Amino acid sequence: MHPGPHAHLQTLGPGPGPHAQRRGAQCLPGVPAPEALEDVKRVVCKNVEGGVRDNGLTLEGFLFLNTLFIQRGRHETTWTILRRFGYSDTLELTADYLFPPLHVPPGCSTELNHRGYQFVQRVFEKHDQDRDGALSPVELQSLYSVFPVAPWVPELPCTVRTEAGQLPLHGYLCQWTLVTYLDVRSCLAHLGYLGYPTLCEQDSQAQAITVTRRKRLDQEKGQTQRSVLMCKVLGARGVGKSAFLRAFLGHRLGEAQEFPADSPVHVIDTVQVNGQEKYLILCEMSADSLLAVSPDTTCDVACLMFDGSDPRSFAHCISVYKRHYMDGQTPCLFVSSKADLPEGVPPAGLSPAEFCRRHRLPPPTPFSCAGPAQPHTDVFTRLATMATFPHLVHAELRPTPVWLKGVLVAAGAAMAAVLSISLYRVLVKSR
Ligand SMILES: Nc1nc2c(ncn2[C@@H]2O[C@H](COP(=O)(O)OP(=O)(O)OP(=O)(O)O)[C@@H](O)[C@H]2O)c(=O)[nH]1
Ligand SMILES: [Mg+2]
Repeated sequence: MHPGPHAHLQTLGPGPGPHAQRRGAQCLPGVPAPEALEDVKRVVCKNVEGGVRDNGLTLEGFLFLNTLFIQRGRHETTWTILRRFGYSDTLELTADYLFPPLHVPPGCSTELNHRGYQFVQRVFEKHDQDRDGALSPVELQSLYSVFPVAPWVPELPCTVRTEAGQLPLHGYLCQWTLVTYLDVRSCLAHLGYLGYPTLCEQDSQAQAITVTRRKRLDQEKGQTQRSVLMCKVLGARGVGKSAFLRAFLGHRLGEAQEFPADSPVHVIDTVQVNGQEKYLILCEMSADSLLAVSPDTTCDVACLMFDGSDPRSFAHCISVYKRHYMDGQTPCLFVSSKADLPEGVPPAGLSPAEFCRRHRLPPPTPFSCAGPAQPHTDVFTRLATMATFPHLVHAELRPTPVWLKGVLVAAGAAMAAVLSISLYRVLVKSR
């Protein structure tokens, strides 16, 4: 907690007594008179070296001031300050302070707004002591020091891009975005521990959050204003879902550390969609989690993955598609994983490509995260684009086949020829 230097200094009276008490009580929580503030600073300046800097109280000055209050029997002033910053009688931050009301109707999501991002970036810069644009484990520890429990441990290296054990600003902002989306209560509490309302002079942390409009409205309009998009990755056991998530963070096969066993697992990064930066969350849904009575398969885009070297795994995709996405509300992309391996022989019945064609879905996209190079990122851009413009999935996103383009060009040329002959005949007749 970083108490504001000028909070409630007007209560510094000449000493204990009914008069002084009443004056303090009347003034709180108003703004102190400028002369009173100057008096306070003078007292602090005289008694503590470095107690005032840049015309404001330093931590030493603030602590001295409170010691002075207590020594003079003005305990209530220190308590008032503590309460103003959200502390209870047990010196815990109160639930009222940590969890301000924030209404999130069903079908809406939560994002940090520009105030929120500005604030968390300031916090980053404060703790990035060596100014190298990344938080080292020690710097991260210093950031965590204001929380009762370190908030993002141990999943951090698995959820965002890190660099040689350090957390760059990009990954840090991604992590805030992820927490805000998945668990806005925790986000509010974290902002509270960091002193958001005081430092940003806002009523509460809720002002750092945007609640997006209902998803149904987005679907009606065929476009979303959301900057954070959720993609669920579904598929049979072992098809390569976790490897796909790690590839999104730039890890090749076998390169990154294992994900924690308990699912669902999320990763987040940014993707450019039509020149606009979007946050894309990938959530791995294990085959087992889909056996639940009503698994939460809601998302902005579904990535249905099967193993291209073992097409039997496609049957699982078909059943997931038919059970959860057949209504056409959610854009779906089928991904044929392990494209580096020889293609398997499909069992009798519809091939994946044929199935997609019949259901007016984009053809399966091959993907591999094996090999020396970094995995291709096109598939992630594609997923984010489909999530942003769901209504385009059946139209523009389906490329016109080359043969059809040829037919169209030929038809156009034939039509032009017929028209010019007719025009020529009319002209000849009229002569
Ligand atoms: N050759 C090759 N192997 C892959 C690829 N992707 C994943 N694998 C391998 O496939 C196996 C399963 O990969 P995972 O990513 O754990 O699959 P999963 O779908 O998350 O598995 P579950 O979580 O158990 O359902 C591992 O041995 C991976 O090394 C790929 O692109 N190419
Ligand atoms: Mg997995």
